[in-house]
Amino acid sequence: MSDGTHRFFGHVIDGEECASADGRRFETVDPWRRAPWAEVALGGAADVDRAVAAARRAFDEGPWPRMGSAERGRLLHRFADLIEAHAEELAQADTTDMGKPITETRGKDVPRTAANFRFFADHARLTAAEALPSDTGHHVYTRYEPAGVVAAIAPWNFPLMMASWKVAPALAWGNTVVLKPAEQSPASATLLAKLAVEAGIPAGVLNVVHGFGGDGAGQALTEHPDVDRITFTGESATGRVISAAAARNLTPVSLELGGKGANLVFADADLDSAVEWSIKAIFTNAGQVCLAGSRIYVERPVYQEFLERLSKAAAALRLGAPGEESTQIGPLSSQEHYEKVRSYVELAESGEGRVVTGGLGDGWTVRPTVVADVPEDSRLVREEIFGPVVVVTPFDSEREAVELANGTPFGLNAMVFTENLHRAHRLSAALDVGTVWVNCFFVRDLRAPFGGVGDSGVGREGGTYSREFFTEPKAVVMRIAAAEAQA
Ligand code: TXE
Repeated sequence: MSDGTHRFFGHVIDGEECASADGRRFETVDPWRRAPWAEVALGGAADVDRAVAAARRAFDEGPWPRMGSAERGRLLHRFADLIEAHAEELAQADTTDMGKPITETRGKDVPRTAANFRFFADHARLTAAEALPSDTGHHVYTRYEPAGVVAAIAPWNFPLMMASWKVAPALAWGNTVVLKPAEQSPASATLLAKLAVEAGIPAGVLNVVHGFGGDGAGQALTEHPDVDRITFTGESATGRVISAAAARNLTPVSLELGGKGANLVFADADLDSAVEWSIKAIFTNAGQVCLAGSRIYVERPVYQEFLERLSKAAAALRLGAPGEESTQIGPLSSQEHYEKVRSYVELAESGEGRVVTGGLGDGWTVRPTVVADVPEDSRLVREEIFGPVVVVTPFDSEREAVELANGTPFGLNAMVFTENLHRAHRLSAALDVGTVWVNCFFVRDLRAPFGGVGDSGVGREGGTYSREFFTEPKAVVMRIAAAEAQA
């Protein structure tokens, strides 16, 4: 749009919001109105170079890595205060950019963003070093030195929250950051970086470069030789590309990739609770969640009843304008993504399964869709749809349930609904995933490891796992001379 009526979101480099070196821009589209709502600086290699140079300077010469975790923590808490004070603007930005219901952005994403900064600020201060007592005449302790310049590549499904999940630990441990938000949801990153400056975080510590992935700012950033860590969340295929780029520079990389979460419901489960959580697990954020419980396996005696109750609850969800407080499901995040999800709905409708409820909606919406009678080798079961589409399948034994759950290349998370304590523990051990939720979903403890196995990722973040990734752990070994030797 060049009529000048749209808002502009620039890069934030060295503490200043700015245009691209070559002046190029792109439009960001509101997927509910299916129309552009703002213009964004379109970054390329020159902008990435500028941002990495600013982050490098702030790291090599600036106060941030040297000021100590208490002072950094104070500034990060002030940053969190400002995020809370600007909650409405941030929530509106994400809701407009990617169509997520305002109750989600306002009620969860923005508070969780502030909480991430508070948690990692405190955690870094409290876990800054360890003493390793020794009886060999040596005193051994650890130091966690900041790694340097961190490249953070964020996805569009939780734009602000996922950015903070990367930026908060990186900053808390004294690094400087260049954040590349997803091109579908760039606005909140600019707002975030400007709030960092307002909070008193020194210029160059948190930079934002907008643009596309392959052949764009994303690629330039992940290939940059002056980057010391890469943290990425997105598609598994992109993870492979980024991993190869990182390998060329020997840059450590943390990858949070896709998922195909299995949700196991046993006949002894509290069915009311299992239905309620299963609905949240697949339809929150229109299913655009890496952790989505997109495969539900139900023990045969309760299969029919569960399927009926789940389908009824799915059909009752309110689909509509993301800005309305009553809306529970908004549109898919972009036309391109809608086309992807549509292809899976059409596959189900073409006879690959039985659509119990749901189907395509108006515009770029997909109604909450429940599909039964799908063969296990179907793409509906094996591939990440990333939309409000769930496949429900019966099973006959605990062993079969585990085999089904472990039967895809992904391994991010699984859910188990059972009242049998022994089974819950057995399954928690047997499931090949990074997180198992028993009788719940989405409950996060920021101290816990978060990440996946197989195609779901490499590495873990959260608590001390983030510390290991965003620092260079160092061992200091000091000899303690015996008194006689000193005399
Ligand atoms: O992801 P991409 P897309 C899955 C989900 C979705 C699919 C495609 O199944 O349907 O991925 O989504 C940047 N070098 N998830 O295309 O391409 C890109 O600009 C450097 C799962 O949006 O992986 C954006 O900032 N960067 C998921 C980010 O990577 C590159 C969240 C994610 O984009 C790049 C999102 C490159 N070569 C999608 N190519 C999850 N795990 O939660 C792209 N990017």
